[in-house]
Amino acid sequence: MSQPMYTLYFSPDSASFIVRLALRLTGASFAERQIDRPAGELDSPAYRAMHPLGKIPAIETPDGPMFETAAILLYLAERHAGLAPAPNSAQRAAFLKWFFYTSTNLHAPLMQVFYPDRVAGPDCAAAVVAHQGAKLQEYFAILDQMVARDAPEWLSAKPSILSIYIGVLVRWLSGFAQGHPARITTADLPALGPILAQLETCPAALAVAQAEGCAPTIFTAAY
Ligand SMILES: N[C@@H](CCC(=O)N[C@@H](CS)C(=O)NCC(=O)O)C(=O)O
Repeated sequence: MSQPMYTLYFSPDSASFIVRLALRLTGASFAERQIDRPAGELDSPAYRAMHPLGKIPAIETPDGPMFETAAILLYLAERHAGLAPAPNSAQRAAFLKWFFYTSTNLHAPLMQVFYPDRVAGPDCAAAVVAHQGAKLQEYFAILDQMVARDAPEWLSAKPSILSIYIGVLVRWLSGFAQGHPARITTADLPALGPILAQLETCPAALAVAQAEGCAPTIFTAAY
């Protein structure tokens, strides 16, 4: 059998979920290796050689190992057409700015809400959750308003590396209980919600739901 083009190092329902979706959408061959987190594999020398911070995901590519979700997504979109506007497309500028908006203004504060102790110690955890939760509400609303206004093709029911990225972030935030400052569901996003509802029915999303062992409504009714 021929060698797979990529190997994804994953842990269930972590950021590797996003890369897994992207890999499925490329149609390329890839292998998957579950990281043994309880055994401390994230800190093993072999894993740290791939990812210096010992985070998930990491991926082996024909050009060497890669880490950082956004970088991996862009790399895959450059190698496999159709997942983002091409570099010479008139849509590229708008796509790039909202892609990096998502990575820096949505994904990064989301991680702080999930690991608030790491920002300023355990005494400040509740304040971090409240503050960053409010920011997430505001920044998701800004994104949703852009989609309502501009209806970009790269953020529509046609899957792109940006729509799946946003979908998984909403998935995680929807898992917080009612009243949590960072709870956001597809129902809170009038423009993006219906797009994500459509997106979760595509074959790649259904295949990943099955592989992850979760309900097929990966964005609209995640948990
Ligand atoms: N900026 C990184 C964040 C990666 C990240 O924080 N991944 C989480 C899983 S979703 C992780 O590895 N957590 C384990 C830990 O921080 O100990 C990326 O986008 O890849």
